[in-house]
Amino acid sequence: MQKVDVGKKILSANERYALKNRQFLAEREKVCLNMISSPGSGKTTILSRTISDLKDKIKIGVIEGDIQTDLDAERIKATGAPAIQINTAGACHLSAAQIDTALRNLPVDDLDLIFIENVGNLVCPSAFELGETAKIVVLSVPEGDDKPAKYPAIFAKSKVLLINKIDLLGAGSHVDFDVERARADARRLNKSIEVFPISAKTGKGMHSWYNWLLESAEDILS
Ligand SMILES: Nc1nc2c(ncn2[C@@H]2O[C@H](COP(=O)(O)OP(=O)(O)OP(=O)(O)O)[C@@H](O)[C@H]2O)c(=O)[nH]1
Ligand SMILES: [Mg+2]
Repeated sequence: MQKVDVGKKILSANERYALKNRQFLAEREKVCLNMISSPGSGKTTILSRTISDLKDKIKIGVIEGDIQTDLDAERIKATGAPAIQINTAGACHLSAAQIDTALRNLPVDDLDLIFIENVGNLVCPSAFELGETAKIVVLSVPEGDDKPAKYPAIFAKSKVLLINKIDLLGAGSHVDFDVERARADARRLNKSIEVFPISAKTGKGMHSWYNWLLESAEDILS
């Protein structure tokens, strides 16, 4: 049998939707950041504080992904920002088709920036493009400083690493996280990754993250 190489990549259904989302966002000049981490690293806490602290400077909307409940969307709505909850009913990541639906239900034209809070999981979400402008990975200090080395894919693909819960570090702490080790391992995988140690609880370090958001969001688009 003769094989014919058509020389054309056949896109998966997810890739087709990701392309559609990317075009939708680019046409409207909107930045969309896909936040990925293990469960409980502090994603919703970071987003709530970021929205509240930047409310006079930038309009933010959020797409929340969880296996069950609308708890996180309710926390975001409590800040006054629009939020859409997606329940994946067991799936360990969001899909681009789900983001397509959510984008049509958010007041996108009134927003500057859209965050996607992916399902809490450091592995699966990194393999599914959603059409986002960039990925942001969050690692909290109780998880351990070896995570960039052990789970490299998401650290290799992200523009920013937020090292959260640094309020738990210091003299007498029960948490032995070496920020410099995590930073060095992440940079080995991704030399341009921006690393911001923060506490979403106390606000420590958040100003550097806000500066990056405000200054770089526009650059990402260009
Ligand atoms: N000490 C401390 N606790 C924090 C910080 N940020 C978040 N937390 C706590 O960590 C727990 C989890 O925070 P969430 O914001 O719900 O984490 P999440 O990543 O959104 O969790 P999932 O959506 O379930 O994956 C909560 O009890 C927060 O109060 C921080 O900077 N320091
Ligand atoms: Mg959350």
